[in-house]
Amino acid sequence: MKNLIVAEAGLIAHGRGECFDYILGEKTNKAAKAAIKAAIAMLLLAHSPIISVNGNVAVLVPNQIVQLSYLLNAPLEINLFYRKEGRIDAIRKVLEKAGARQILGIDESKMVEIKELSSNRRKVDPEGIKNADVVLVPLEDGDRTEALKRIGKKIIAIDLNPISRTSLWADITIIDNIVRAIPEMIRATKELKQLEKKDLIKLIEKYNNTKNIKRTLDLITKYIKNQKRKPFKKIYS
Ligand code: PTJ
Repeated sequence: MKNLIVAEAGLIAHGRGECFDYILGEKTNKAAKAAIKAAIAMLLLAHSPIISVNGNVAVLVPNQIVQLSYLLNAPLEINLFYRKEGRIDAIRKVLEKAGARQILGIDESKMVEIKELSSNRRKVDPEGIKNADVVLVPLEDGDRTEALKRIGKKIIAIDLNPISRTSLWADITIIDNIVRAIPEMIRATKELKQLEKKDLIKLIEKYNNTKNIKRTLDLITKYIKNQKRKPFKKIYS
């Protein structure tokens, strides 16, 4: 945060995430793995996929997000909610250090606006989010997913809160901690890259996001009920 990579509010967002991670058992569950497979299939089939990067993403998974971007041939675009002076440059440096060669969203003079959106996130790169058919939005605030859906984009979210607005609006919601989700997405990309187009389509067709979110909520309840510690036993006896 002191180096401007993460916004002050990013620390609060991180705490919100940790709370959900705790009740998810701090591991990638079956529902998250199913969402990851469908998400990678969608990204591999996309014409112009893009990965949106904010401060929290840059600080938590810099190397992995760059690797995923290469594997999927999906560029990285820095897109910030809090556009404090110096932040874009700080994040650009982190990504470049991690090996990124082409980063979108850094040339202010080129940016265009998404009029359906009022926050700073409305400023997008014409060659990136503006033109994309599939957008990966990790750790997102609510407004943008809704706006991007309205202008016809497919949205893949990574969000530990299963009932956030982003989670509910996204086409595919990966309910997992980004520090586990991105490495799992890298593994899945290597595996699914071997599949034919028709098999990737099947993977997306059989995936149902609403059911998957419900499955996650059930897993949370099951996880909490299975706690062996005494105070928990008292609650469920
Ligand atoms: O860097 P900026 O300026 O673009 O700002 C980024 C933040 C994250 C501050 C901004 O987008 C924000 O305020 O987001 P929200 O509304 O707090 O939403 C972030 C969501 O990510 C919440 O639902 C959190 O539960 C979730 N989250 C937090 N940490 C993680 C996470 N999801 C996955 N992995 C995490 N480590």
